[in-house]
Amino acid sequence: MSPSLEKWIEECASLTKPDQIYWCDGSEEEAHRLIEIGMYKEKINDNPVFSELNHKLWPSSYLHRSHPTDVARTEHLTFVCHSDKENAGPNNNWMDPREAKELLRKLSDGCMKGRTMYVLPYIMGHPDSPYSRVCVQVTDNSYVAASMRIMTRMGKIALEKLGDGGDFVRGIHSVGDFDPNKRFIMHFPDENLVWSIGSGYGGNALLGKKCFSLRIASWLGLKEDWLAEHMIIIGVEDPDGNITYIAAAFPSACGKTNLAMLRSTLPGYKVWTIGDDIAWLNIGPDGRLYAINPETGFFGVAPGTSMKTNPNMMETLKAGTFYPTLFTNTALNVDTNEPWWEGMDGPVPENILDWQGRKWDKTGGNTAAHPNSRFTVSISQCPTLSPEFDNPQGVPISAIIFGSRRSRLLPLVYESFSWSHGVFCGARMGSETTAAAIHQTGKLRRDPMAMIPFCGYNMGDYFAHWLNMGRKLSNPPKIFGVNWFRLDEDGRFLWPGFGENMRVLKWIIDRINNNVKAKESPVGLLPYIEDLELSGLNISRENMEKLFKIDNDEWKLELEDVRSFFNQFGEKLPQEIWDEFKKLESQL
Ligand code: SAT
Ligand code: MN
Repeated sequence: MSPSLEKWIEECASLTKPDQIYWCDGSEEEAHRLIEIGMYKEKINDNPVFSELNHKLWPSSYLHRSHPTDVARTEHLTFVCHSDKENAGPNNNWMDPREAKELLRKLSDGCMKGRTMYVLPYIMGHPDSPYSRVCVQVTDNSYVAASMRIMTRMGKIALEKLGDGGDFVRGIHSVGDFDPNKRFIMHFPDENLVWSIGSGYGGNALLGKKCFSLRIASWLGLKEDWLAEHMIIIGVEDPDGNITYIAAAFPSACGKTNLAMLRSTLPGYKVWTIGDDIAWLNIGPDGRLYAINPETGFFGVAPGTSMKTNPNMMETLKAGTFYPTLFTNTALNVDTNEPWWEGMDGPVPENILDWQGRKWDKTGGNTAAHPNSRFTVSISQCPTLSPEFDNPQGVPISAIIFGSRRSRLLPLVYESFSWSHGVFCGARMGSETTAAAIHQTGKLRRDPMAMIPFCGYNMGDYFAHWLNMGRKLSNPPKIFGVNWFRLDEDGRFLWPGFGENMRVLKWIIDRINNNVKAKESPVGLLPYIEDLELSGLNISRENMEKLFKIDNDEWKLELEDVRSFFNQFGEKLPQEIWDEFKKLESQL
Protein backbone atom coordinates (compact mmCIF):
# COMPACT_ATOMS: atom_id res chain seq x y z
CA MET A 1 0.00 0.00 0.00
CA SER A 2 1.22 3.45 -0.90
CA PRO A 3 2.26 5.32 2.27
CA SER A 4 1.30 8.68 0.77
CA LEU A 5 -2.17 7.33 -0.03
CA GLU A 6 -2.62 6.01 3.50
CA LYS A 7 -1.49 9.31 4.96
CA TRP A 8 -3.83 11.29 2.73
CA ILE A 9 -6.83 9.10 3.63
CA GLU A 10 -6.04 9.67 7.31
CA GLU A 11 -6.00 13.42 6.71
CA CYS A 12 -9.32 13.29 4.86
CA ALA A 13 -10.86 11.25 7.67
CA SER A 14 -9.60 13.47 10.45
CA LEU A 15 -11.22 16.46 8.72
CA THR A 16 -14.53 14.89 7.61
CA LYS A 17 -14.93 12.52 10.61
CA PRO A 18 -16.83 9.60 9.06
CA ASP A 19 -18.14 6.79 11.30
CA GLN A 20 -16.23 4.29 9.21
CA ILE A 21 -13.89 4.01 6.27
CA TYR A 22 -14.55 1.49 3.50
CA TRP A 23 -11.89 0.74 0.85
CA CYS A 24 -13.61 -0.34 -2.37
CA ASP A 25 -12.06 -3.30 -4.20
CA GLY A 26 -14.21 -2.96 -7.34
CA SER A 27 -15.67 -6.48 -7.16
CA GLU A 28 -19.13 -7.42 -8.37
CA GLU A 29 -20.11 -8.53 -4.90
CA GLU A 30 -19.16 -5.13 -3.58
CA ALA A 31 -21.21 -3.35 -6.26
CA HIS A 32 -24.29 -5.19 -5.03
CA ARG A 33 -23.40 -4.37 -1.42
CA LEU A 34 -23.20 -0.67 -2.32
CA ILE A 35 -26.64 -0.88 -3.92
CA GLU A 36 -28.02 -2.60 -0.83
CA ILE A 37 -26.58 0.06 1.43
CA GLY A 38 -28.27 2.61 -0.82
CA MET A 39 -31.58 0.73 -0.69
CA TYR A 40 -31.80 0.04 3.02
CA LYS A 41 -29.42 2.31 4.90
CA GLU A 42 -28.48 5.60 3.28
CA LYS A 43 -31.10 8.22 2.54
CA ILE A 44 -31.34 11.36 0.45
CA ASN A 45 -34.04 13.81 1.41
CA ASP A 46 -35.63 10.98 3.47
CA ASN A 47 -35.83 8.72 0.41
CA PRO A 48 -33.67 5.64 -0.11
CA VAL A 49 -30.71 6.25 -2.44
CA PHE A 50 -31.77 3.36 -4.70
CA SER A 51 -34.89 1.38 -5.42
CA GLU A 52 -35.01 -1.79 -7.47
CA LEU A 53 -36.56 -1.70 -10.95
CA ASN A 54 -38.15 -4.57 -12.89
CA HIS A 55 -35.21 -6.96 -13.30
CA LYS A 56 -37.00 -9.18 -15.83
CA LEU A 57 -37.22 -6.31 -18.31
CA TRP A 58 -34.27 -4.20 -17.09
CA PRO A 59 -31.73 -6.60 -15.60
CA SER A 60 -29.69 -5.24 -12.67
CA SER A 61 -31.35 -1.80 -12.91
CA TYR A 62 -31.98 0.61 -10.06
CA LEU A 63 -33.65 3.99 -9.78
CA HIS A 64 -31.99 6.86 -7.97
CA ARG A 65 -33.84 10.07 -7.13
CA SER A 66 -31.52 12.94 -6.36
CA HIS A 67 -32.10 15.81 -4.04
CA PRO A 68 -34.56 18.05 -5.97
CA THR A 69 -32.11 20.97 -6.03
CA ASP A 70 -29.32 18.77 -7.33
CA VAL A 71 -30.11 17.81 -10.91
CA ALA A 72 -27.41 19.26 -13.18
CA ARG A 73 -23.94 20.76 -13.23
CA THR A 74 -23.71 24.07 -11.39
CA GLU A 75 -21.22 26.09 -13.39
CA HIS A 76 -21.54 29.20 -11.21
CA LEU A 77 -20.34 27.14 -8.21
CA THR A 78 -17.44 25.56 -10.10
CA PHE A 79 -14.01 27.14 -9.59
CA VAL A 80 -10.55 26.56 -11.00
CA CYS A 81 -8.07 27.71 -8.37
CA HIS A 82 -4.78 28.38 -10.12
CA SER A 83 -2.22 30.23 -8.01
CA ASP A 84 -2.14 32.85 -10.77
CA LYS A 85 -5.61 34.19 -11.63
CA GLU A 86 -4.56 34.84 -15.25
CA ASN A 87 -4.28 31.09 -15.78
CA ALA A 88 -7.96 30.58 -14.99
CA GLY A 89 -8.94 33.09 -17.68
CA PRO A 90 -12.30 34.75 -18.25
CA ASN A 91 -13.80 31.31 -18.96
CA ASN A 92 -13.48 30.09 -15.34
CA ASN A 93 -14.56 31.19 -11.90
CA TRP A 94 -11.47 31.70 -9.84
CA MET A 95 -10.65 31.82 -6.16
CA ASP A 96 -7.26 32.11 -4.50
CA PRO A 97 -6.27 28.51 -3.65
CA ARG A 98 -5.55 29.33 0.00
CA GLU A 99 -8.86 31.08 0.44
CA ALA A 100 -10.70 28.29 -1.40
CA LYS A 101 -9.16 25.63 0.81
CA GLU A 102 -9.98 27.52 3.96
CA LEU A 103 -13.60 27.73 2.85
CA LEU A 104 -13.69 24.04 1.93
CA ARG A 105 -12.03 23.02 5.17
CA LYS A 106 -14.73 24.85 7.14
CA LEU A 107 -17.53 23.27 5.11
CA SER A 108 -15.93 19.81 5.31
CA ASP A 109 -15.24 19.79 9.04
CA GLY A 110 -17.24 16.79 10.31
CA CYS A 111 -19.30 16.62 7.08
CA MET A 112 -19.17 12.79 7.03
CA LYS A 113 -20.29 12.32 10.66
CA GLY A 114 -22.75 9.44 10.84
CA ARG A 115 -21.73 8.26 7.39
CA THR A 116 -19.25 5.96 5.70
CA MET A 117 -16.29 7.34 3.80
CA TYR A 118 -15.79 5.20 0.70
CA VAL A 119 -12.27 5.19 -0.68
CA LEU A 120 -12.37 4.70 -4.44
CA PRO A 121 -9.02 3.99 -6.12
CA TYR A 122 -9.48 4.08 -9.90
CA ILE A 123 -7.69 4.44 -13.22
CA MET A 124 -8.70 6.75 -16.05
CA GLY A 125 -7.60 4.85 -19.15
CA HIS A 126 -6.39 1.29 -19.65
CA PRO A 127 -3.96 0.13 -16.95
CA ASP A 128 -1.32 -0.65 -19.60
CA SER A 129 -1.73 2.62 -21.45
CA PRO A 130 1.11 5.13 -21.35
CA TYR A 131 -1.63 7.77 -21.21
CA SER A 132 -3.65 6.47 -18.23
CA ARG A 133 -3.65 8.00 -14.72
CA VAL A 134 -4.26 6.60 -11.26
CA CYS A 135 -6.70 8.56 -9.12
CA VAL A 136 -8.30 8.18 -5.70
CA GLN A 137 -11.61 9.72 -4.68
CA VAL A 138 -13.22 9.66 -1.27
CA THR A 139 -16.98 10.08 -1.06
CA ASP A 140 -19.75 9.66 1.51
CA ASN A 141 -22.42 8.56 -0.94
CA SER A 142 -23.20 5.03 -2.15
CA TYR A 143 -24.66 6.33 -5.44
CA VAL A 144 -21.39 8.06 -6.25
CA ALA A 145 -19.36 4.98 -5.31
CA ALA A 146 -21.59 2.68 -7.41
CA SER A 147 -21.47 5.11 -10.34
CA MET A 148 -17.68 5.43 -10.21
CA ARG A 149 -17.39 1.65 -10.50
CA ILE A 150 -19.34 1.82 -13.75
CA MET A 151 -17.56 4.85 -15.16
CA THR A 152 -13.94 3.96 -14.30
CA ARG A 153 -11.61 1.01 -13.80
CA MET A 154 -12.01 0.98 -10.04
CA GLY A 155 -10.61 -1.02 -7.12
CA LYS A 156 -7.66 -3.36 -6.70
CA ILE A 157 -6.47 -2.80 -10.24
CA ALA A 158 -5.75 0.86 -9.42
CA LEU A 159 -3.94 0.10 -6.15
CA GLU A 160 -1.78 -2.38 -8.04
CA LYS A 161 -0.87 0.22 -10.62
CA LEU A 162 -0.10 2.80 -7.94
CA GLY A 163 2.10 0.39 -5.97
CA ASP A 164 3.84 2.22 -3.16
CA GLY A 165 4.17 5.42 -5.18
CA GLY A 166 2.52 8.73 -4.46
CA ASP A 167 1.57 9.83 -7.96
CA PHE A 168 -2.21 9.88 -7.93
CA VAL A 169 -4.90 12.45 -8.60
CA ARG A 170 -6.87 13.29 -5.47
CA GLY A 171 -10.61 13.83 -5.21
CA ILE A 172 -12.49 14.74 -2.03
CA HIS A 173 -16.26 14.51 -2.29
CA SER A 174 -19.08 14.89 0.19
CA VAL A 175 -22.75 15.50 -0.48
CA GLY A 176 -22.75 17.65 2.69
CA ASP A 177 -26.35 18.61 3.37
CA PHE A 178 -27.13 19.27 -0.33
CA ASP A 179 -27.51 22.96 0.47
CA PRO A 180 -26.95 24.83 -2.83
CA ASN A 181 -25.58 27.74 -0.80
CA LYS A 182 -22.82 25.51 0.50
CA ARG A 183 -22.10 23.76 -2.78
CA PHE A 184 -18.68 24.14 -4.40
CA ILE A 185 -16.79 22.22 -7.03
CA MET A 186 -13.19 23.38 -6.72
CA HIS A 187 -10.16 22.41 -8.78
CA PHE A 188 -6.53 22.83 -7.73
CA PRO A 189 -4.55 22.16 -10.92
CA ASP A 190 -1.16 22.68 -9.28
CA GLU A 191 -1.86 19.82 -6.89
CA ASN A 192 -3.91 17.47 -9.10
CA LEU A 193 -6.70 17.88 -6.57
CA VAL A 194 -10.48 18.22 -6.92
CA TRP A 195 -12.63 19.04 -3.90
CA SER A 196 -16.41 18.97 -4.24
CA ILE A 197 -19.08 19.42 -1.62
CA GLY A 198 -22.86 19.73 -1.60
CA SER A 199 -23.84 17.83 -4.74
CA GLY A 200 -24.22 14.20 -5.82
CA TYR A 201 -24.84 15.03 -9.50
CA GLY A 202 -22.61 13.29 -12.09
CA GLY A 203 -20.48 16.14 -13.37
CA ASN A 204 -20.21 17.62 -9.86
CA ALA A 205 -19.56 14.38 -7.97
CA LEU A 206 -18.01 11.70 -10.21
CA LEU A 207 -14.69 13.48 -9.96
CA GLY A 208 -12.94 11.31 -12.56
CA LYS A 209 -15.25 12.66 -15.23
CA LYS A 210 -15.43 16.37 -16.07
CA CYS A 211 -13.42 17.52 -13.03
CA PHE A 212 -10.34 15.42 -13.59
CA SER A 213 -10.54 14.06 -17.14
CA LEU A 214 -11.29 17.47 -18.60
CA ARG A 215 -10.53 20.41 -16.28
CA ILE A 216 -7.39 19.12 -14.58
CA ALA A 217 -6.34 16.92 -17.52
CA SER A 218 -6.61 19.80 -20.01
CA TRP A 219 -4.06 21.69 -17.90
CA LEU A 220 -1.80 18.61 -17.77
CA GLY A 221 -2.18 18.40 -21.55
CA LEU A 222 -1.01 21.98 -21.97
CA LYS A 223 2.12 21.23 -19.99
CA GLU A 224 2.74 17.80 -21.54
CA ASP A 225 1.73 18.33 -25.21
CA TRP A 226 -1.58 16.51 -25.39
CA LEU A 227 -5.28 17.38 -25.44
CA ALA A 228 -8.12 16.42 -23.09
CA GLU A 229 -11.34 17.03 -25.01
CA HIS A 230 -15.13 16.82 -24.67
CA MET A 231 -15.37 14.42 -27.60
CA ILE A 232 -16.81 11.12 -28.67
CA ILE A 233 -14.55 8.60 -30.42
CA ILE A 234 -15.93 6.34 -33.14
CA GLY A 235 -14.66 4.03 -35.84
CA VAL A 236 -16.69 4.20 -39.07
CA GLU A 237 -16.50 1.01 -41.13
CA ASP A 238 -17.20 1.21 -44.88
CA PRO A 239 -18.55 -1.61 -47.07
CA ASP A 240 -14.96 -2.74 -47.82
CA GLY A 241 -14.21 -3.13 -44.12
CA ASN A 242 -11.93 -0.06 -43.84
CA ILE A 243 -12.33 1.73 -40.52
CA THR A 244 -11.84 5.49 -40.19
CA TYR A 245 -11.51 6.86 -36.65
CA ILE A 246 -13.20 10.15 -35.87
CA ALA A 247 -13.37 12.32 -32.74
CA ALA A 248 -16.29 14.74 -32.41
CA ALA A 249 -17.03 17.53 -29.93
CA PHE A 250 -20.58 18.62 -29.14
CA PRO A 251 -21.89 20.56 -26.14
CA SER A 252 -23.69 18.50 -23.47
CA ALA A 253 -27.06 17.04 -24.48
CA CYS A 254 -26.61 17.68 -28.25
CA GLY A 255 -26.69 14.05 -29.35
CA LYS A 256 -23.10 12.94 -28.70
CA THR A 257 -24.17 9.62 -27.27
CA ASN A 258 -26.55 8.95 -30.17
CA LEU A 259 -23.79 9.67 -32.68
CA ALA A 260 -21.32 7.50 -30.75
CA MET A 261 -23.70 4.53 -31.10
CA LEU A 262 -25.28 5.38 -34.42
CA ARG A 263 -27.03 2.55 -36.26
CA SER A 264 -26.44 3.33 -39.90
CA THR A 265 -29.25 3.61 -42.43
CA LEU A 266 -26.67 3.25 -45.22
CA PRO A 267 -26.14 -0.40 -46.14
CA GLY A 268 -22.61 -1.64 -45.49
CA TYR A 269 -21.65 1.19 -43.14
CA LYS A 270 -21.26 0.67 -39.42
CA VAL A 271 -20.22 2.72 -36.40
CA TRP A 272 -17.95 1.20 -33.76
CA THR A 273 -18.15 2.90 -30.37
CA ILE A 274 -15.04 3.84 -28.40
CA GLY A 275 -16.29 6.72 -26.28
CA ASP A 276 -19.28 9.04 -25.92
CA ASP A 277 -17.98 11.95 -23.84
CA ILE A 278 -14.25 12.34 -23.27
CA ALA A 279 -11.21 11.84 -25.49
CA TRP A 280 -7.56 12.10 -24.50
CA LEU A 281 -5.56 12.88 -27.63
CA ASN A 282 -1.85 12.21 -27.84
CA ILE A 283 0.72 12.50 -30.59
CA GLY A 284 1.76 9.00 -31.60
CA PRO A 285 5.24 7.90 -32.70
CA ASP A 286 4.11 8.19 -36.35
CA GLY A 287 3.08 11.86 -35.97
CA ARG A 288 -0.63 11.09 -36.02
CA LEU A 289 -3.14 11.95 -33.31
CA TYR A 290 -4.20 8.97 -31.16
CA ALA A 291 -7.34 8.92 -29.02
CA ILE A 292 -8.26 6.97 -25.92
CA ASN A 293 -11.49 7.08 -23.96
CA PRO A 294 -10.42 7.25 -20.31
CA GLU A 295 -13.88 6.15 -19.11
CA THR A 296 -15.61 2.76 -19.04
CA GLY A 297 -19.27 3.78 -18.95
CA PHE A 298 -21.94 6.07 -20.32
CA PHE A 299 -23.58 8.80 -18.28
CA GLY A 300 -26.20 9.67 -20.87
CA VAL A 301 -29.34 11.78 -21.11
CA ALA A 302 -32.44 9.57 -20.87
CA PRO A 303 -35.22 11.72 -22.40
CA GLY A 304 -35.38 11.22 -26.15
CA THR A 305 -33.55 7.88 -26.02
CA SER A 306 -35.61 5.27 -27.89
CA MET A 307 -35.46 2.48 -30.44
CA LYS A 308 -35.75 5.18 -33.09
CA THR A 309 -33.06 7.56 -31.83
CA ASN A 310 -30.59 5.10 -30.33
CA PRO A 311 -31.49 1.40 -30.55
CA ASN A 312 -27.98 0.38 -29.50
CA MET A 313 -28.35 2.31 -26.25
CA MET A 314 -31.74 0.73 -25.55
CA GLU A 315 -30.03 -2.66 -25.93
CA THR A 316 -27.13 -1.56 -23.74
CA LEU A 317 -29.53 -0.45 -21.01
CA LYS A 318 -31.28 -3.81 -21.01
CA ALA A 319 -28.09 -5.87 -20.91
CA GLY A 320 -27.19 -5.28 -17.25
CA THR A 321 -25.38 -8.19 -15.65
CA PHE A 322 -22.01 -7.79 -14.01
CA TYR A 323 -22.51 -4.02 -13.65
CA PRO A 324 -25.72 -2.62 -12.19
CA THR A 325 -27.38 0.01 -14.42
CA LEU A 326 -28.48 3.19 -12.66
CA PHE A 327 -31.30 5.51 -13.69
CA THR A 328 -31.28 8.96 -12.13
CA ASN A 329 -34.37 11.17 -11.98
CA THR A 330 -36.30 9.33 -14.66
CA ALA A 331 -40.02 8.76 -14.11
CA LEU A 332 -41.41 5.40 -13.01
CA ASN A 333 -44.12 3.29 -14.62
CA VAL A 334 -45.90 2.17 -11.45
CA ASP A 335 -47.73 -0.79 -12.99
CA THR A 336 -44.61 -2.43 -14.43
CA ASN A 337 -41.91 -0.94 -12.17
CA GLU A 338 -39.98 0.21 -15.26
CA PRO A 339 -38.12 3.47 -15.77
CA TRP A 340 -39.88 5.86 -18.13
CA TRP A 341 -39.02 9.12 -19.85
CA GLU A 342 -40.39 11.43 -22.50
CA GLY A 343 -39.61 10.15 -25.98
CA MET A 344 -39.54 6.47 -24.99
CA ASP A 345 -41.15 4.04 -27.48
CA GLY A 346 -44.79 3.05 -27.12
CA PRO A 347 -47.79 4.74 -25.56
CA VAL A 348 -47.47 6.85 -22.43
CA PRO A 349 -48.22 4.55 -19.48
CA GLU A 350 -51.33 5.22 -17.39
CA ASN A 351 -49.78 5.31 -13.99
CA ILE A 352 -46.62 7.33 -13.63
CA LEU A 353 -44.61 8.75 -10.77
CA ASP A 354 -42.55 11.76 -11.80
CA TRP A 355 -38.81 12.12 -11.12
CA GLN A 356 -39.54 13.27 -7.58
CA GLY A 357 -41.79 10.28 -6.88
CA ARG A 358 -45.06 12.23 -7.08
CA LYS A 359 -48.10 11.07 -9.02
CA TRP A 360 -47.73 12.60 -12.48
CA ASP A 361 -50.50 14.56 -14.12
CA LYS A 362 -50.09 14.34 -17.91
CA THR A 363 -51.97 17.57 -18.40
CA GLY A 364 -50.07 19.50 -15.75
CA GLY A 365 -47.45 20.88 -18.16
CA ASN A 366 -44.42 19.36 -16.41
CA THR A 367 -42.36 16.52 -17.81
CA ALA A 368 -42.47 13.27 -15.83
CA ALA A 369 -38.75 12.58 -16.16
CA HIS A 370 -36.40 15.43 -15.34
CA PRO A 371 -35.14 16.92 -18.67
CA ASN A 372 -31.60 16.12 -17.52
CA SER A 373 -32.45 12.66 -16.16
CA ARG A 374 -29.67 10.21 -16.85
CA PHE A 375 -28.56 6.61 -17.02
CA THR A 376 -25.21 5.27 -15.87
CA VAL A 377 -24.32 2.06 -17.67
CA SER A 378 -21.21 0.05 -18.46
CA ILE A 379 -19.72 0.45 -21.94
CA SER A 380 -19.01 -3.31 -21.87
CA GLN A 381 -22.71 -3.89 -22.57
CA CYS A 382 -22.68 -1.81 -25.75
CA PRO A 383 -23.37 -4.01 -28.81
CA THR A 384 -21.24 -1.73 -31.02
CA LEU A 385 -18.25 -1.56 -28.66
CA SER A 386 -15.11 -1.37 -30.78
CA PRO A 387 -12.52 -4.15 -30.38
CA GLU A 388 -10.05 -1.24 -30.13
CA PHE A 389 -11.69 0.13 -26.97
CA ASP A 390 -9.08 -1.59 -24.80
CA ASN A 391 -6.12 -0.77 -27.04
CA PRO A 392 -3.70 0.98 -24.65
CA GLN A 393 -2.26 3.08 -27.50
CA GLY A 394 -5.64 4.35 -28.65
CA VAL A 395 -6.86 4.74 -32.24
CA PRO A 396 -5.44 7.03 -34.96
CA ILE A 397 -7.80 9.93 -35.65
CA SER A 398 -8.41 10.99 -39.27
CA ALA A 399 -11.09 13.62 -38.66
CA ILE A 400 -12.17 15.94 -35.90
CA ILE A 401 -15.75 17.19 -35.98
CA PHE A 402 -17.04 20.26 -34.16
CA GLY A 403 -20.81 20.09 -33.79
CA SER A 404 -23.19 22.67 -32.47
CA ARG A 405 -26.88 23.12 -32.01
CA ARG A 406 -27.88 26.03 -34.27
CA SER A 407 -31.39 26.53 -35.56
CA ARG A 408 -30.03 28.89 -38.25
CA LEU A 409 -26.73 29.93 -39.80
CA LEU A 410 -24.53 26.84 -39.79
CA PRO A 411 -24.59 24.35 -42.70
CA LEU A 412 -25.24 20.65 -42.17
CA VAL A 413 -21.56 19.93 -42.78
CA TYR A 414 -18.46 21.82 -43.90
CA GLU A 415 -14.75 21.18 -44.01
CA SER A 416 -12.16 23.64 -42.77
CA PHE A 417 -9.46 24.94 -45.14
CA SER A 418 -6.56 24.06 -42.85
CA TRP A 419 -5.69 23.15 -39.28
CA SER A 420 -5.59 26.80 -38.18
CA HIS A 421 -8.89 27.53 -39.90
CA GLY A 422 -10.32 24.45 -38.18
CA VAL A 423 -9.11 25.72 -34.81
CA PHE A 424 -10.80 29.06 -35.57
CA CYS A 425 -14.04 27.19 -36.44
CA GLY A 426 -13.83 25.38 -33.10
CA ALA A 427 -13.01 28.58 -31.25
CA ARG A 428 -16.00 30.48 -32.61
CA MET A 429 -18.45 27.66 -31.88
CA GLY A 430 -21.76 28.73 -30.43
CA SER A 431 -24.61 26.50 -29.40
CA GLU A 432 -28.11 26.82 -28.02
CA THR A 433 -28.06 25.75 -24.38
CA THR A 434 -29.62 22.55 -23.00
CA ALA A 435 -30.72 21.20 -19.61
CA ALA A 436 -27.33 19.62 -18.83
CA ALA A 437 -26.35 22.62 -16.75
CA ILE A 438 -28.42 24.99 -14.67
CA HIS A 439 -29.11 27.95 -16.94
CA GLN A 440 -31.80 29.17 -19.28
CA THR A 441 -32.18 26.61 -22.07
CA GLY A 442 -32.29 27.53 -25.75
CA LYS A 443 -30.09 30.62 -25.43
CA LEU A 444 -27.06 30.95 -27.68
CA ARG A 445 -23.77 30.77 -25.89
CA ARG A 446 -20.23 30.60 -27.20
CA ASP A 447 -18.84 27.18 -26.44
CA PRO A 448 -15.46 26.72 -28.15
CA MET A 449 -14.74 23.06 -28.88
CA ALA A 450 -17.69 22.33 -26.50
CA MET A 451 -15.16 23.01 -23.75
CA ILE A 452 -16.35 26.28 -22.23
CA PRO A 453 -17.52 24.58 -19.01
CA PHE A 454 -14.56 22.20 -18.95
CA CYS A 455 -11.34 23.91 -20.01
CA GLY A 456 -9.28 24.11 -16.83
CA TYR A 457 -7.26 27.16 -17.88
CA ASN A 458 -7.33 30.35 -19.89
CA MET A 459 -8.98 29.61 -23.22
CA GLY A 460 -6.68 32.03 -25.02
CA ASP A 461 -3.81 29.70 -24.08
CA TYR A 462 -6.00 26.75 -25.02
CA PHE A 463 -6.42 28.03 -28.59
CA ALA A 464 -2.65 28.57 -28.82
CA HIS A 465 -2.13 25.03 -27.57
CA TRP A 466 -4.44 23.67 -30.29
CA LEU A 467 -2.49 25.60 -32.92
CA ASN A 468 0.79 24.23 -31.52
CA MET A 469 -0.49 20.68 -31.56
CA GLY A 470 -1.24 21.08 -35.27
CA ARG A 471 2.37 22.11 -35.87
CA LYS A 472 3.63 19.09 -33.95
CA LEU A 473 1.53 16.59 -35.93
CA SER A 474 3.14 15.47 -39.17
CA ASN A 475 -0.20 14.10 -40.32
CA PRO A 476 -2.96 16.09 -38.57
CA PRO A 477 -6.61 15.08 -38.86
CA LYS A 478 -8.89 17.16 -41.09
CA ILE A 479 -11.33 19.35 -39.18
CA PHE A 480 -15.06 19.49 -40.02
CA GLY A 481 -18.13 21.23 -38.63
CA VAL A 482 -21.64 19.76 -38.45
CA ASN A 483 -25.07 21.04 -37.43
CA TRP A 484 -27.94 18.53 -37.28
CA PHE A 485 -30.31 21.10 -35.83
CA ARG A 486 -31.07 23.65 -38.56
CA LEU A 487 -34.77 24.55 -38.78
CA ASP A 488 -36.99 25.65 -41.65
CA GLU A 489 -39.25 28.76 -41.53
CA ASP A 490 -41.89 26.74 -39.71
CA GLY A 491 -39.53 25.57 -37.01
CA ARG A 492 -39.19 22.00 -38.29
CA PHE A 493 -35.85 20.22 -38.44
CA LEU A 494 -34.55 20.23 -42.01
CA TRP A 495 -32.40 17.15 -41.49
CA PRO A 496 -33.79 13.86 -40.11
CA GLY A 497 -30.70 13.18 -37.98
CA PHE A 498 -29.92 10.02 -35.96
CA GLY A 499 -29.12 7.01 -38.22
CA GLU A 500 -29.23 9.26 -41.30
CA ASN A 501 -26.23 11.18 -39.98
CA MET A 502 -24.18 8.35 -41.47
CA ARG A 503 -24.71 10.07 -44.83
CA VAL A 504 -22.76 13.04 -43.49
CA LEU A 505 -20.06 10.81 -42.01
CA LYS A 506 -19.75 9.13 -45.41
CA TRP A 507 -19.06 12.49 -47.08
CA ILE A 508 -16.46 13.26 -44.42
CA ILE A 509 -14.74 9.94 -45.09
CA ASP A 510 -14.94 10.51 -48.84
CA ARG A 511 -13.17 13.84 -48.31
CA ILE A 512 -10.47 12.23 -46.16
CA ASN A 513 -9.86 9.71 -48.92
CA ASN A 514 -9.98 12.36 -51.67
CA ASN A 515 -12.91 10.60 -53.33
CA VAL A 516 -15.02 13.73 -53.83
CA LYS A 517 -14.43 17.41 -54.53
CA ALA A 518 -15.84 20.23 -52.44
CA LYS A 519 -16.87 23.79 -53.19
CA GLU A 520 -15.48 26.86 -51.52
CA SER A 521 -17.63 29.17 -49.45
CA PRO A 522 -16.50 31.94 -47.11
CA VAL A 523 -17.06 29.70 -44.08
CA GLY A 524 -15.46 26.51 -45.37
CA LEU A 525 -15.62 23.78 -48.00
CA LEU A 526 -19.14 22.55 -48.71
CA PRO A 527 -20.33 19.35 -50.38
CA TYR A 528 -21.72 19.24 -53.89
CA ILE A 529 -25.20 17.92 -53.18
CA GLU A 530 -24.67 15.21 -55.84
CA ASP A 531 -21.81 13.86 -53.74
CA LEU A 532 -24.04 13.20 -50.74
CA GLU A 533 -25.56 9.72 -50.64
CA LEU A 534 -29.26 10.61 -50.34
CA SER A 535 -30.94 7.57 -51.87
CA GLY A 536 -33.87 6.31 -49.84
CA LEU A 537 -34.14 9.62 -48.02
CA ASN A 538 -37.27 11.66 -48.42
CA ILE A 539 -35.85 15.17 -48.53
CA SER A 540 -36.47 17.78 -51.22
CA ARG A 541 -33.71 19.40 -53.24
CA GLU A 542 -34.98 22.73 -51.91
CA ASN A 543 -34.50 21.64 -48.31
CA MET A 544 -31.05 20.26 -49.10
CA GLU A 545 -30.13 23.67 -50.45
CA LYS A 546 -31.52 25.35 -47.34
CA LEU A 547 -29.29 23.13 -45.23
CA PHE A 548 -26.24 24.59 -46.94
CA LYS A 549 -27.38 28.19 -47.36
CA ILE A 550 -24.79 30.72 -46.21
CA ASP A 551 -26.57 33.95 -45.31
CA ASN A 552 -23.95 36.71 -45.35
CA ASP A 553 -26.01 39.09 -43.22
CA GLU A 554 -26.56 36.48 -40.54
CA TRP A 555 -22.86 35.67 -40.63
CA LYS A 556 -21.90 39.33 -40.20
CA LEU A 557 -24.04 39.50 -37.04
CA GLU A 558 -22.49 36.24 -35.89
CA LEU A 559 -19.00 37.64 -36.32
CA GLU A 560 -19.84 40.67 -34.18
CA ASP A 561 -20.80 38.33 -31.37
CA VAL A 562 -17.67 36.23 -31.94
CA ARG A 563 -15.52 39.37 -31.88
CA SER A 564 -16.77 40.43 -28.46
CA PHE A 565 -16.33 36.87 -27.18
CA PHE A 566 -12.73 36.78 -28.44
CA ASN A 567 -12.00 40.25 -27.05
CA GLN A 568 -12.38 38.94 -23.51
CA PHE A 569 -9.15 37.01 -23.95
CA GLY A 570 -7.16 40.16 -24.77
CA GLU A 571 -3.51 39.51 -25.52
CA LYS A 572 -3.98 35.80 -24.91
CA LEU A 573 -5.98 35.31 -28.10
CA PRO A 574 -3.50 34.06 -30.72
CA GLN A 575 -2.89 36.32 -33.73
CA GLU A 576 -3.55 33.35 -36.05
CA ILE A 577 -7.14 33.20 -34.78
CA TRP A 578 -7.62 36.92 -35.50
CA ASP A 579 -6.09 36.38 -38.95
CA GLU A 580 -8.69 33.70 -39.69
CA PHE A 581 -11.38 35.99 -38.31
CA LYS A 582 -10.34 38.80 -40.65
CA LYS A 583 -10.16 36.46 -43.63
CA LEU A 584 -13.75 35.37 -43.05
CA GLU A 585 -14.91 38.92 -42.40
CA SER A 586 -13.42 40.17 -45.66
CA GLN A 587 -15.01 37.35 -47.65
CA LEU A 588 -18.56 37.90 -46.42
O1 SAT B 1 -21.28 16.97 -16.66
S1 SAT B 1 -21.86 15.64 -16.85
O2 SAT B 1 -20.81 14.71 -17.21
O3 SAT B 1 -22.53 15.23 -15.64
C1 SAT B 1 -22.97 15.66 -18.12
C2 SAT B 1 -22.64 16.64 -19.16
O4 SAT B 1 -23.04 17.79 -19.00
O5 SAT B 1 -21.97 16.31 -20.16
MN1 MN C 1 -20.44 15.69 -21.63
